[in-house]
Amino acid sequence: MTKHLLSLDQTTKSKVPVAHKEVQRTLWGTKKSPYVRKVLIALEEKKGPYKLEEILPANLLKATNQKIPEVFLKISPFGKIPAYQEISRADPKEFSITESSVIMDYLNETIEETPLRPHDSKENARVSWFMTYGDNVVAAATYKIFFETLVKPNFLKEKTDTSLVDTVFKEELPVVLDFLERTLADHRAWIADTKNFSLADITIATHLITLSTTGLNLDETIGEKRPNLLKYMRKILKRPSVRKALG
Ligand SMILES: N[C@@H](CCC(=O)N[C@@H](CS)C(=O)NCC(=O)O)C(=O)O
Repeated sequence: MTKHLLSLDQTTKSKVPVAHKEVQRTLWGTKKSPYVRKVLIALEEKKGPYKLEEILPANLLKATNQKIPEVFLKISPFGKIPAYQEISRADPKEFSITESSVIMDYLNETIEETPLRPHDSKENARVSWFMTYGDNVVAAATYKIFFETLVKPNFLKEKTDTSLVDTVFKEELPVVLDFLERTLADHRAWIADTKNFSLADITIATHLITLSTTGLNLDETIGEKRPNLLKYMRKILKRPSVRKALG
């Protein structure tokens, strides 16, 4: 691999990026899903042309008496979204994969534009840590609100468990928001203290954006007592990739 490519691709030095026109990328899912949003932002950052194949996860298709396309289950065996599918001219065998973080890492490795992981191993480990924290802890709180207030009444025709939502607001969410505020108070540019926007920022921001997709005002939910987190989220919401993914 040439020096030029090494400097572009920060983590996997054995992968050679493929020209965009050689690859057809399809993302299966809906923009309402936080996990699909992660991949959409990554695709927009990487400027890799792609098609969004609008679909609900299999459990919601079933709940709303809609047919589950067989092709979707081939790409996503458990019927989850996002699912990613790629056909490249160099290798006509179709490639497909699920799990938002796995897809984002794959895109980051194979599209050279805008690296979303730092070169430094320690910084990169911190990016992975915040990605895990985002999916396991931030999303544990925000997804409950999303599921209870949006998915249950609109798709499953079930009642929202308001006491669960209250508990998340009173107990779970403040702990998460306070931790993020303390982290950002350290004068860092980005959440994982990297020079550039990274997969960690995509993950953390995406799960917080979920709150606004349920009708909440994100600024008010974060609150004035968390000025660093407010500033961070406003900066992220101005990014063209994020605006496009939300649009
Ligand atoms: N860990 C997965 C989570 C994906 C996920 O749970 N997606 C939801 C939609 S937001 C889904 O497909 N739910 C259907 C199900 O759990 O069967 C990822 O990061 O991609």
